[in-house]
Amino acid sequence: MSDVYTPPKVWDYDPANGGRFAGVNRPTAGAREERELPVGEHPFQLYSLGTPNGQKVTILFEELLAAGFTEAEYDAWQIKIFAGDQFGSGFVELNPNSKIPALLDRSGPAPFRVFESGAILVHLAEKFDFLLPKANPARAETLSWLMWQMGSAPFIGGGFGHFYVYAPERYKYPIDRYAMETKRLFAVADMQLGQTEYLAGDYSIADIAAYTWLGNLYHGAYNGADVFLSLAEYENVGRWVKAIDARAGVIRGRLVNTQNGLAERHAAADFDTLDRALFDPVRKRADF
Ligand SMILES: N[C@@H](CCC(=O)N[C@@H](CS)C(=O)NCC(=O)O)C(=O)O
Repeated sequence: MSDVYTPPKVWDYDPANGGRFAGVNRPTAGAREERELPVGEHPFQLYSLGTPNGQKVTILFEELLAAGFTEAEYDAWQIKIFAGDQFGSGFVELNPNSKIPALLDRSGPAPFRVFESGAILVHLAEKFDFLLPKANPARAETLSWLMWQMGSAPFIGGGFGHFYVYAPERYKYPIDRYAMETKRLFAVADMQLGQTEYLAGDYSIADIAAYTWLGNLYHGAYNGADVFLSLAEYENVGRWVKAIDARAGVIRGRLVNTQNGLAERHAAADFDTLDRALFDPVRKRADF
């Protein structure tokens, strides 16, 4: 092994290490400043951003509303992670991990928080009995694919995306490592989708979770990762991505808490203010 960098005996935090997340992420937890969160009128208050992890929840809300669950009305507030909004005291009270998305459920007598995108998906799916089968084996299969996605996202985002796009310098080893892992995950999904229409059989919250990552990469996010990783070779994933792309709730959900779409979402009518070109299901994805 040859060292390009010789680690000191004890690691120390370097706030000026370059990188797009320099200064945003620190090796500490907790609020950095006092800041209340806004609260709207609807039963659900979502504090998020239109990244893949954020899109999971806005897609599920829009799918619920498209399916006629009017009690799933929500206010979506934008948390600007590069401006440090996730470290305000109000946000940290909802999510001690300081990452979007975070949900405040005010639909019952006592409001409570739900954090982690997978937990939010399960919470909403159970509450409305929607896109999560109640009986096994379908329920076990759905939760298995959901947890597969939750476990694999850090390799795609924190690994591949970070070292390919966000790192201050590009190095072969981490890019090779996480490109390999990302392609392996596409291969796993492709193998499954060669046997079933959706990951767990029928369309479910597992598909919503996986689609936001695999679909965004498939459509060119992370500086054209679709070309770099030869993603067109995963034909079953391509068929599945295109089927999900076309869903009305998915198209709307992907536009929430985004720079080009809706910074905030408070009513279905908010979408009427947007340029129709944004509703093109196959438009190239922005980086996140
Ligand atoms: N496991 C978490 C991950 C959430 C996450 O990584 N969120 C990112 C944006 S996609 C974030 O808030 N980053 C802000 C930061 O790192 O400070 C989930 O799925 O909810």
